[in-house]
Amino acid sequence: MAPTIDMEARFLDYVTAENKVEPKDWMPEGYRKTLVRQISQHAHSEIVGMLPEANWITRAPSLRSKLILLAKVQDEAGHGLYLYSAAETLGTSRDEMIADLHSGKAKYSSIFNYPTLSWADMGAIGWLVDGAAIQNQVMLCRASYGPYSRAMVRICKEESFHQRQGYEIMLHLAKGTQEQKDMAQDALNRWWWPSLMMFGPSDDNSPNSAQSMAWRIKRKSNDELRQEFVDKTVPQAKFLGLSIPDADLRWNEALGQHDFGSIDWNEFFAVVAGNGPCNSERIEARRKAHAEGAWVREAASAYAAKQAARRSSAAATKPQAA
Ligand code: FAQ
Repeated sequence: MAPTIDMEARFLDYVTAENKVEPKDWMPEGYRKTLVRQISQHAHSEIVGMLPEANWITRAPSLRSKLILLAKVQDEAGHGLYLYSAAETLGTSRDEMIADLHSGKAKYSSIFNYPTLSWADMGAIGWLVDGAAIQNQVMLCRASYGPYSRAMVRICKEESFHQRQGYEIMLHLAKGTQEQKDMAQDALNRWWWPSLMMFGPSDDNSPNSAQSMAWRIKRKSNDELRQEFVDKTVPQAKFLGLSIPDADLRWNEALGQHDFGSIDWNEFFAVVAGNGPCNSERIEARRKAHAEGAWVREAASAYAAKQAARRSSAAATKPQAA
């Protein structure tokens, strides 16, 4: 049935009244497409996001930190899987989404295209990257699409543990020897600006925001969230005794918020276009992992087919009730 203007208007009223949309409900095609785009990009970000930290599992400085990092990276895999499942309820298969990631067609967060050069980067990622992720994702727990919003509730709880594990590493280093403090400062210097870029382009250059907000997918704009993140993170840096690498950062008494310097949008768009420091390495690692996992998928499919055949032959030989 072709949608009518009336159906679109009723849908808008429905989501404006804070009702949840479920997979079998009627929805505008644009709403479906927007969700598949955002949720699959989010899923890819979680999966690609495992790579920079996985790089340090074998080099964690203690058994305790290794266990925690391992658990965190596994959590990110779980987030990717909930999100692929949520996107699949909209009628796009996981195979299609993964093929789009591997071909370079689908985006994933710019932040995961930067290298992890020292153990302090594990602290900076947890503190800043997971911190930025939570800032953006708490609002998504109230997204109008039911499966996405429910997945986000669990993801946010886990991200909050990740943020604390990162801050704990930073605290340990910042209160340690001069060399450790220098490592922590260097990690903050390298991760600060890319973390601010995670929130996406500024509001006057964010083509998807207005419609996503009207559909109650996004609740706050990219700039609003970025500002909240800066205001929350500056006192945390102060507590660590580290300086944020921004000469223009200062408290604005009149506005009750921090002013901060301009973001290098040329860098952001170059990274999103595939030209960041690690883009090709990340996609290559994902393609390789997918190819090496082919036998697992084949074995699981063969097992499922065998089980189904057993069940149907058992049903065929079962004596019929008189
Ligand atoms: N990187 O019109 P807008 C994590 C694209 S998860 C790359 O403002 P929108 C957990 C955007 O897609 C991090 N591309 O778009 C973790 C659009 O392109 P398109 C991921 C970006 O969708 C932690 C174009 O620019 N989080 O970190 C980026 O309204 C540690 C125009 O932008 C999510 O995905 C970017 N940073 O707002 C894992 C949260 N920003 O698609 C491991 C869900 C924008 O039209 C370790 N997503 N673009 O071709 C969202 O909330 C939104 O999609 C935004 C972007 C806010 C990311």
